[in-house]
Amino acid sequence: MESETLLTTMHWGTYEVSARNGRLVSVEPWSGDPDPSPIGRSMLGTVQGDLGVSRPAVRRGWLEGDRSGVNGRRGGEPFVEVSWETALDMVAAELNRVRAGHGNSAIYAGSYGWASAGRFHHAQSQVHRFLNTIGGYTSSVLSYSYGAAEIILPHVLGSTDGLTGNHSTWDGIEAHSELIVAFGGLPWRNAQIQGGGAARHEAMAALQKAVGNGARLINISPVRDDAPREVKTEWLPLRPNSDTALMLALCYVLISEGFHDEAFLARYCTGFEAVRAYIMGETDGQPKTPAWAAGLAGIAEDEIVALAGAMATKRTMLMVSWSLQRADHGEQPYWAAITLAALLGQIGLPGGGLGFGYSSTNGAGRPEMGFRWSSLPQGRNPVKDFIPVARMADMLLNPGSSFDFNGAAMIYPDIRLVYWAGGNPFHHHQDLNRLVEAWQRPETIIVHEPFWTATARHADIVLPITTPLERNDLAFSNRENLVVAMKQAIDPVGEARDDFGIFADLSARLGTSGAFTEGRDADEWIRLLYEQARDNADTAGVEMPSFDRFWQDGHADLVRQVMSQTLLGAFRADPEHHRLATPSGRIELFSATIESFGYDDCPGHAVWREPREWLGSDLASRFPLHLLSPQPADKLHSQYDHGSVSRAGKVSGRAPLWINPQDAAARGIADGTIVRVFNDRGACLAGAVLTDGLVPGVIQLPTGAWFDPTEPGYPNSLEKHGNPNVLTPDRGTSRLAQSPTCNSTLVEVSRFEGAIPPVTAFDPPATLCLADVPGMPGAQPHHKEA
Ligand SMILES: Nc1nc2c(c(=O)[nH]1)N[C@H]1C(S)=C(S)[C@@H](COP(=O)(O)OP(=O)(O)OC[C@H]3O[C@@H](n4cnc5c(=O)[nH]c(N)nc54)[C@H](O)[C@@H]3O)O[C@H]1N2
Ligand SMILES: Nc1nc2c(c(=O)[nH]1)N[C@H]1C(S)=C(S)[C@@H](COP(=O)(O)OP(=O)(O)OC[C@H]3O[C@@H](n4cnc5c(=O)[nH]c(N)nc54)[C@H](O)[C@@H]3O)O[C@H]1N2
Ligand SMILES: [Mo]
Repeated sequence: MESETLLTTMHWGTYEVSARNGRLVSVEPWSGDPDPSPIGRSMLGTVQGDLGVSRPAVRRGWLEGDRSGVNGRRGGEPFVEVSWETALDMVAAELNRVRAGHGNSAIYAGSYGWASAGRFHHAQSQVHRFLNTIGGYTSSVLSYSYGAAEIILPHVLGSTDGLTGNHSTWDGIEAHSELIVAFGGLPWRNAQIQGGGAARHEAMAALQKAVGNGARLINISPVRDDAPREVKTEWLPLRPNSDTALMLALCYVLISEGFHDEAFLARYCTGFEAVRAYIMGETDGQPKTPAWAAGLAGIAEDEIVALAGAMATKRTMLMVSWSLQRADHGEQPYWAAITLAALLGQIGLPGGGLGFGYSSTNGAGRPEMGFRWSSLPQGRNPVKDFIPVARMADMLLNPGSSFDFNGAAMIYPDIRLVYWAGGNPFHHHQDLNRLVEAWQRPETIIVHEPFWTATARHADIVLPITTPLERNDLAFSNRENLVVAMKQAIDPVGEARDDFGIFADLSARLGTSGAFTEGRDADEWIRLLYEQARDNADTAGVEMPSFDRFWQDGHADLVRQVMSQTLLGAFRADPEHHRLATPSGRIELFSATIESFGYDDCPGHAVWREPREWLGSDLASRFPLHLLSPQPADKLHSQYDHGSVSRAGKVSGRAPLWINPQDAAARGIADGTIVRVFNDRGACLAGAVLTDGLVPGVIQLPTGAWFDPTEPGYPNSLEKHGNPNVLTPDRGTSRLAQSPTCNSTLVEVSRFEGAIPPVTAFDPPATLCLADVPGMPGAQPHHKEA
C-alpha cells in the first residue's frame, strides 16, 4: 500500500496521520491548530502495539461455569481466546438468560466513559441504542466531571448554561474584564481537551489577550501551576475544599461595607434575606467574617478584605473550575459563587458575572455554532431504573437498598449483568479496592475495549474494538467549526471490530436487526448523520458542503454565525420576558425546593459544611496530607497511558507525585524517591517530584496510571503504578447530587522500603486458547478464522 496522509480527530486535537505499507508512521498536528497538543503522538506505537486486545477473550473461570461472582476472581485469572462466532453466541445467550430470568433492569449499562471522538462510532450511543432495542437496561445519570453542578445549577439558575455551554464568550472578557478571579485556576493542561474532538486550541490565547488588555488575574488554588501557561498571574494559595468559606467571607465584607448591589438582588434574585441572615451570623451565631474564613482557608484576613474591595470596584469575572464540586459538599462552592456574583451585581454584563470550567476544556468561552450537530439516535429505554453515575459500586454491593437523590427516595436495582463499552471504571471510579469487591457480584461482565486496560482485565467477556484510525467516522464537536472526515488509515488490528458491527451481529442473533441497523451499514449511517447536521446548519444559515464534496476534501471549515454572547445577558436585559426556569423565574439564592427536601447536608441556601475529609478534620492527625488527583497533563484520563507521551512523564515508571520540599524533608523523601501513599482505603506507589508550587500539607497525584494491583482480583493489595483512586473516597457529595468527591482525600506518604515491585500494567495478560481448557466442549484450534 502506498503512503497516504489523512486527517483524524481525537478529544485532544486534530492530526495528520500517515501510514505506509499498513503501518502507522507519523501523527502530526493539523496545520490549522494554533496551539496543538503533544498527546496525539501517543497513538504511534500503541495502536498497533502489543497491548491491543487482538481476539475475543473469556475469563477462564467464567468459561468453566463460574457465575456466582462471589467465588470468582475477576481481574486475577487468565483469559481464553475464542472465535467471534463463539463470543457473540455467548453474549447473546447471556443477555437472553438474564432478561428472561430477572428482567432488563438486571442489566447495568450506564457504560460511563469518554471512548473516542467520532460521532457515529460513539461507544455509549451504540451500546444504549442496542440495548434499547432489546428491552432496555438500568442507566446512569450525571457525570464524574460535574455531577454536583448538574443538579445544583438548575435549582439556582434554571439550567446548566455557563457550565457545559453558553458561557460568556472570550471576546467580552478580553474587552471588559478588569479582574478575573479563578477558583481552581485555569491550567493549560486541561484546555487541551474538547469532548467529541478538538480542532483549534484557543483558550490560552484568549486569556493572554484578556491579561494583555490589563485584566488582573488571580489564581485561587492550593497549586501555583494551576495558573495558565505564559500569563501573568497572582497566586492566592488556599487550603483545599475551603472555597465556600472564602466566598461567604467575601460576601460578608460586601454586605457589611454596603458594597452589595441591592438593585440587582431585588430585581433578579430571590432569597437574599435568608442567605444574608446566615452570612451575618443571625441564624447560626457565627458571622462568616474574614477572620473566620482565614482560619479555615489559610488566607490572611486582610487579603480577603482587599479582594472583596477589588471585586466591588472592578468589572469582575469569577471563573470556577469543575474540580471544586468534585469534593465533599461540592454543591456549595457553586451556590456560594453564584451568591457572590449576585451580590456584585455584574451577572449578565460582558466581562462580569461568572462561569464554570473556563479551562476545564478548550470549548468554554467560545461561541456556540447556533445549530445542533446530529448524533446517533439512542431510542427509548423502557427500563425506568437508574442511578447517579458515581453510585455504581454502591449499587452492585447493596441491591434493594434505598438512598436519597435530589428529592427522591430511590432503590438500587439487583444487577446480574454489566455491559461496558467506551469507559474505564477502573480508572474513573473512587475507592477502587471497594470496586474490586463490588465487581465480583454480577454474574457476567462484558467489556468492549481496544486495549488491555484494567477494566478489560476485570471482565468475563472482552471484545476487541478498533480505534478511530481503523474505521471511517465523522467528527464534529460543540463550539468547533471544523468538520472532519475521519477516514480509516490502517487495517483493523488483529481481529478488532467496531462497536456498531458487533451490536449489529448481536441484533441479528436476538431478532432485532431491523430496529438496530435500520438497514444501514456504517458508511450509510455516517452519510446520514452528516446530511442531518447539514440540514440543521442550513436552517441556521450556515453552509456545509455536500457529503461527497466533504468526504473528498477530508474536512470542511464552517463560517460561524454567532460571534458573541454573555451568560444571562438576555435575562438581565429583560427579566420578565427571559424568566429563568427556576420556580421564581429568578436566581434562587434561597431554594424552597431544596429546603423542602430536608437534607442536613444541603439546606436551602449556600452554607459552609465542613468536609468529612480535609486538613481541618480529626483524621488529619493520622493522615496529614490532602491529596488532589487532577487530570493528567500528558493524556486524557487513562487513554494511551502506555504511549510515549505519558511514559515520558513517569518517575521510575510510576505516576509523578508532587510534594512540597518541607513535607518531603520531614519524611526523608528526595526528588525521584519511590514513595508509598496510603490511607485506610488503600495504598499505591508513586515517584516523588519536589516543588514549592504547592501549599505545604497538599500533594498532587494525577489520575490516569493504569490500575496495577500486586494481587489482581483481591482488594487491598498494594497498587504499584500510582493510581490515586485506590485512595479516594466512594461517597456522594450530599443527598442532593450524590456525585463524586475525589478531591476530599487525606493520606500519608512515606519512603517505600524494600524491593520495589515492577509495574506490570503494561504486560499483556496471559491468554490461553480454548483447546487448552480441560473439558471444554467445542474446543477449537487457536487460529484466526477464515
Ligand atoms: N480521582 C479522580 N478520579 C477521577 C477524576 C478526578 O478528577 N479524580 N475525574 C473523573 C472524570 S471528570 C472523568 S470524565 C472520568 C473519566 O473516566 P473514563 O472516561 O472512563 O476514562 P477513559 O480513560 O477516557 O476511558 C475510556 C476508555 O474507552 C476506550 N475506548 C476508546 N475508544 C473506544 C471505542 O471506540 N469503543 C470502545 N468500546 N472503547 C473505546 C479507551 O481505550 C478507554 O479505556 O474519570 C473520573 N475519575
Ligand atoms: N490533559 C487533560 N485535560 C483534561 C482531561 C484529562 O484527562 N487530561 N480531562 C477532561 C475532563 S473529562 C474534565 S471533567 C476536565 C476537568 O477539569 P477540572 O475539574 O477543572 O480539572 P482538575 O484537573 O481536576 O482540577 C483543576 C485544579 O483544581 C484544583 N483544585 C482541586 N481541589 C480544589 C479546591 O478545593 N479548591 C480550589 N480552589 N482548587 C482546587 C487542583 O489544584 C487542580 O489542578 O478536564 C478535562 N481536561
Ligand atoms: Mo470529566
